[in-house]
Amino acid sequence: MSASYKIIDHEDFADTFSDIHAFALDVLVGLCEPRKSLPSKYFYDTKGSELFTAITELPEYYLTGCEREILETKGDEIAGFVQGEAFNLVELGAGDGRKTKVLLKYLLDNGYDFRYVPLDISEAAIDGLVGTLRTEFPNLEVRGLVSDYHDGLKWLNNRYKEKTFAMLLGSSVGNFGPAEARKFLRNVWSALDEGDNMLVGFDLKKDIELLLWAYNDRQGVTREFNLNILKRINRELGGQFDIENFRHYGTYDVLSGAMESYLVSLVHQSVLIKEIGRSFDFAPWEPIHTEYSYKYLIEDIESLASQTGFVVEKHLFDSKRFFADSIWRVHKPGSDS
Ligand code: AVI
Repeated sequence: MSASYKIIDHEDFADTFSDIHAFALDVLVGLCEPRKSLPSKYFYDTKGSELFTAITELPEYYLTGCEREILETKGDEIAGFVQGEAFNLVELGAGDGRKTKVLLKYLLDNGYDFRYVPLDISEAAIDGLVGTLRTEFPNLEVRGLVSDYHDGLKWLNNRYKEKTFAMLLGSSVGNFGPAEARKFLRNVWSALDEGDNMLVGFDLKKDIELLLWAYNDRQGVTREFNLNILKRINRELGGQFDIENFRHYGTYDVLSGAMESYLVSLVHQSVLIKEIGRSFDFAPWEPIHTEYSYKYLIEDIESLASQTGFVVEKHLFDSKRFFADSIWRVHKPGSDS
């Protein structure tokens, strides 16, 4: 049976299989629901990833700056959890690794014995990141992995004896609903060993005005990011969306504690998507839900950790206490390690 993971030796890239059918299927299912929706994972094509990088540089989108501050100022506390042991620093969903570079520099400058393992489903992301790290940190041992998180972590733990310190930065967990987040974290837990660590980034609940600005920036970059999902359907699935006929709407749901993004149809319209072979009708003011970004209280973070098999070691905060990087330890009762 062939493995469902692939190890990247940097020049060893195989063909990426086409995800177009999965995309078409998800669009069909989402647009047939009584409350239309599109999965937020489809934001991130090349254009969407560029727009997301632009969002992280916006003054209103405080999340990235707050987490960068934590990584810049709390490197010693993070490194304290490996207690002088050699370790694999695994970044789940590495992207362009910008914030991580600050931590990598700290660890290298202070002589820590570690290997950096960026793990991402996107071959292009890993290829790009490994390339830039080679130039920027010639002394860093990097082992890029193109894989889903569970299989990549399992492979790593079978392959290397060193402890794993996994990181899920940038509030990515907030894009999952509560049940999905538990499922995701438990799946990661099952691929880790007793005593391994996990650092998870959470955006904290705060003044609703600040949240609304962060997802409705003045320059309209978040608007473009949201609308790009329709442009992507046009590009990849032969969709005929007229982008002018939709508006971005970002709102906060006080009951669930999530920022929610919608694309709202401004007119009555019927839109053909050739690859799916049918049209979809939109009533005036009908929304398409595109994203949840859940915000957390410390007690929510602690329940999530314990429900999924982790013990909370420490919460690291930025100076404004807008964001938390929470450090957890894997607990597997009955495990002999
Ligand atoms: C990637 N993710 C954590 C971002 C967030 O804040 O939910 C994506 C994003 N959506 C709109 N702005 C940024």
